[in-house]
Amino acid sequence: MAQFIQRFHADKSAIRDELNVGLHAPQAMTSPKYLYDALGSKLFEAICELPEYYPTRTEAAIFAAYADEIATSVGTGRTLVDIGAGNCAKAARLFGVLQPAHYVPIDISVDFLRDSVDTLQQRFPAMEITALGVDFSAPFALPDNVGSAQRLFFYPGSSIGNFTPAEATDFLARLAQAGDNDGGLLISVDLIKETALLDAAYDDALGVTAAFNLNLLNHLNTVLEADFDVRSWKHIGFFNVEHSRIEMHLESRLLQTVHWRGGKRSFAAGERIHTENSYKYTIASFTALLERAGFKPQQVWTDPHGWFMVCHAKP
Ligand code: AVJ
Repeated sequence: MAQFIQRFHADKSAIRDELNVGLHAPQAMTSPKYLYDALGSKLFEAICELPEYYPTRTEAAIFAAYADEIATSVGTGRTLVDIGAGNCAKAARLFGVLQPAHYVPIDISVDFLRDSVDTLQQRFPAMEITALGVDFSAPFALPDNVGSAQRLFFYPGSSIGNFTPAEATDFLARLAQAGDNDGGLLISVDLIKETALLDAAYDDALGVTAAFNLNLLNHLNTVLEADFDVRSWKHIGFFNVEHSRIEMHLESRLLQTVHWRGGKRSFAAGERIHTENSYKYTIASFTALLERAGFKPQQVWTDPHGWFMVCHAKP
């Protein structure tokens, strides 16, 4: 039976403190993890279906084309630790070739993860599943029933792009410390490409990404008891070539004052809240980052356009 462990979730005051610091900063900002309340997780699933959002389908094509090679490289029967598992669909599609002995999905969106795991356990009744509802961007310990031998960290979707390169190096160094040579890390990274393709992927015609970004304000209205008027804000998403990252912002449409538990602030027309960075790499720049983190890249798989990479690395 699936075991569900939820930690750090109850600490509402730490969440409020972190949000307060960001919202009061000269350049207002919020961590991208706050995009994932229950509705945000569903809107992200919808983003993954958009014609402009190439990462999900490109990654799926790479996993499908190279499933056997990937399984040979990472090995079978591993403890599969799925970082930011969401709906668990990516891992589930690899269960057939990877035959994990134990599946450990981790996600900050606790209720969404619980629903995903319930469904998954029905599909795979014999699979040992230990689900963790935690914020993996802060250091966390795995529970005692998650063995350290044959541990394979699975970090798909290019979510590593949410960290700055320096933060990504520190984060991956922690995984290298906790990893195992019989397993290691299977990670996906989005690659630098034509700006127009990147811009469209983060500012789609249907406005789903806009809804995903704006829904952050609904989430803040709940967790911070804030009075953001969603209609007074505009989604901005574009590729910043100099920093090699997608930036998402929410831009105030007018001069307004917003109140929340712990503060208030006036936003001028055009003033922005920076809500997400999504860094893009080259194969060379990312394998160099892995090496700085203490990983030895074993194999890299990419698509015919060279838009996206999947890498197996060992500590
Ligand atoms: C989940 C962080 C990989 O950066 O592409 C998608 C999030 N934001 N559209 C990404 C996201 C806007 C996504 N990651």
